Amino acid sequence: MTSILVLNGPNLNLLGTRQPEVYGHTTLADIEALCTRVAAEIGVGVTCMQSNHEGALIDAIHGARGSHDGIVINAGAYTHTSIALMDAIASVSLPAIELHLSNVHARESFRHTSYLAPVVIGLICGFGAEGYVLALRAMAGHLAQNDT
Ligand code: CA2
Repeated sequence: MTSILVLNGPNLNLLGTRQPEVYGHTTLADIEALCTRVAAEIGVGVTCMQSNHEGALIDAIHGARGSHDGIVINAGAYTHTSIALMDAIASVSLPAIELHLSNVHARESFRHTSYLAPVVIGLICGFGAEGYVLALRAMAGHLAQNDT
């Protein structure tokens, strides 16, 4: 069965508890339950993981090789800073989708830069928790199209 890794980065464990005006009221647990439900509906497997540590995210990306077919990643602020995460995604040769809850392009200029953008197949931002549903569907469609 096709398997997708959903990775969430720093501070996203706080979702639903602070700054609801920016990130909404949905918690990370809600998002992970949503991903599990949607994955079952579309017939793919999903594994969700969150870490506040850059190295742990890199290890998870490396570990995806051989156990997952695609990666959906909300790297949080590491999106705008981490060449190491970019290199990790590029090195595993798995399709990845960059995701943000907020529309990063309508926010501070430092959020307009993404180190991940050049190494992902596409980006989704600004749709809140629904973005994870869109990303899972997009990844499942991409993998089905590229199935050999
Ligand atoms: O919009 C997104 O999903 C972001 O990846 C969220 C990151 C931010 O640095 C990116 O520019 C855009 C921040 C995640 C922080 O999450 C919090 C959740 C609740 C309370 C405080 C922070």
